[in-house]
Amino acid sequence: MTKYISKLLVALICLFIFSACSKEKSEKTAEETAISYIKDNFTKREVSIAMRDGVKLHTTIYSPKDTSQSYPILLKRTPYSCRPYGESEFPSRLGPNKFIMKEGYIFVYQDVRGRWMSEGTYDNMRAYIPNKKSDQDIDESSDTYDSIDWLVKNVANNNGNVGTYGISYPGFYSTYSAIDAHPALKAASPQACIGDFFFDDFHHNGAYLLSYFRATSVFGTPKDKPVDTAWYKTPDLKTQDQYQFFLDAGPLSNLNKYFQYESIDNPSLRKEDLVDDFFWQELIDHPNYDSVWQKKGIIQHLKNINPGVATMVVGGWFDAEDLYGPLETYKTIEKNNPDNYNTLVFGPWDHGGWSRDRVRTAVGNYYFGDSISYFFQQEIESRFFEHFLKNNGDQNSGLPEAYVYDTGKRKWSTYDSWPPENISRQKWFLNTNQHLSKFKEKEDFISFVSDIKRPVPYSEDIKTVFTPRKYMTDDQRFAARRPDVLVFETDILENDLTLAGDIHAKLQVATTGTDADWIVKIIDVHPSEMDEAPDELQDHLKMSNYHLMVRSEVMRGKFRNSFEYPEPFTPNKKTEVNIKLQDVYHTIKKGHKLQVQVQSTWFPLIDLNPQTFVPNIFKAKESDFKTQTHRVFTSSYIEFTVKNK
Ligand code: PG9
Repeated sequence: MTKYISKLLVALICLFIFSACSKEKSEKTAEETAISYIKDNFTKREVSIAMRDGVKLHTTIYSPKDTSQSYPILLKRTPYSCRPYGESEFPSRLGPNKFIMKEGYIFVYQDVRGRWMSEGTYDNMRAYIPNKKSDQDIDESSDTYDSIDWLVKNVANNNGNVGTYGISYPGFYSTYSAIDAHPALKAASPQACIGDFFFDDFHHNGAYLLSYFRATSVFGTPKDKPVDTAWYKTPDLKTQDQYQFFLDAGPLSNLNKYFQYESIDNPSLRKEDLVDDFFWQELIDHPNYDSVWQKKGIIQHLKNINPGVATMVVGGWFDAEDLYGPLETYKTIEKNNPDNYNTLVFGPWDHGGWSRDRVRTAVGNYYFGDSISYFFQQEIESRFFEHFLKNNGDQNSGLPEAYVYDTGKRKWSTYDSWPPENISRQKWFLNTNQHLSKFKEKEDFISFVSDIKRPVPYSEDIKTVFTPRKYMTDDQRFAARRPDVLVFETDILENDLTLAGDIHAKLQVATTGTDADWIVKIIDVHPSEMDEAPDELQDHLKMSNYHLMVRSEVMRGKFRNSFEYPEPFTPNKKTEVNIKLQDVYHTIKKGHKLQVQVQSTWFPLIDLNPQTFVPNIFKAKESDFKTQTHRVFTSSYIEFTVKNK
């Protein structure tokens, strides 16, 4: 018998190794096939385009070998590299999706100023200069204009029309392209586009996203010449338990040593307070929403967009990195340029999920369906560029104003506006006995101890991240069962409740301290009897009583009245704290419950608030950090945007 079992084991191990190798071989073959297709059908040209101030930007051009017709140019400007470099090296995909790659376009990639093979000095979210006085007044708008001008004059077989696109930082550059746009620019698709670093990515309402710690060096390590390999290193925390690492690290200033680059290898060079990373230094020097951050925000400049530039803003309802950006970009263009073609697409995706070549769409534990991304790529994104870069480009693209996915019903809707018409505002009050109801049941408060030595984890995952991604759909039961997380929940809903738009938390709070963070989470509680995971949800998880987080947001209390001029709390004084939570489109179905959680730590997604008012938390001392007792009054309520039947 033993002999038989050992033979079976050997056979199983061999089978496993064979299948792993064949899977890897098949993926490699697929990539090799894709590269061969591009090599066979495109020529590659690398040029350095001189900007008006003389700085040269590295630009890579992939042109169809078929020269029997002319093609539009699709341009992506990026801080993340145009690689592969070298005219004999080809990537495995071109353009925003694999379908449009075969539709006849010239694909152009550009290292933005100061990044990779381009010359010049990088500036995070470089501020727009409205009234440029000389060729030395440069920004990403002028760099895009100069680049497009060169391309349409020097690239063979182009049809004179240019589109820009990009996800995240490249999405920010696509937004920028529409400002003082070159006349050849006919379409821009900013996707998960950064709007403002005080509300996207590195900060949320004044709280620093400690979960972005390792991403900082990518954008702050000095570079003195064009390079085709990474010149930065992301800090090695030497553990996957980032919660414990950052808890043990203590005040943020203890992390400066990770940004003293020459000292990482030579600790003797360690200078206590100075760092080499210009972005970490910028974060330290500007803890409030001062003129430095204000100038960098792009949203304020989205007026007078040329009507000849059609815009399609794309985002994911569960994007952990950039939600403020795409929503504010779309809404601000819509408000300031009502006659422009400006549309919105928001689906059940995490950061950039819509662009993946993948059948299955899931965010973390939560599965939404198959071919949702392919539907977007083929029926929405490719149609947008085909219409505006090849056809007559009139307002009749055949696409709706808003293509939005209901993440509760798990299906698309189209509307003539976003938010949709026929909506109303509904208030739900935070009552004692954990009840969420449409009225305040009695004047009271709930108190909890906010222990900075045992902060509420933002996720149950033990994983050190580069940036936060999957927590946006995490099950929140782990938090609901902590005494420092207040839970308020409706009775089982007798009818569907469709949330369609932004959410406003109007809290009345008090603290024994002089500062505090306030976090609000909106949760869809699934029925307990879902004891099997229905096929439309994850098959390895039981969705019984799953507490799906639909939206969440933090307000650093010192910024409750002004992001530029922070204010302390008066201990034990009832104080108003209002938090805007970004838009959702989610039906909490009949039989489910709507739940709200309120807490004051969210670690290490965001850094710890000392709970003592200090001018700059990046310079707070160990002694500033104090456990405090907070109170939430039952006059607090959450105001939802609800889609009427
Ligand atoms: N907005 C994303 C990001 C910016 C900065 C640091 C880390 C991530 C992005 O561009 O992907």
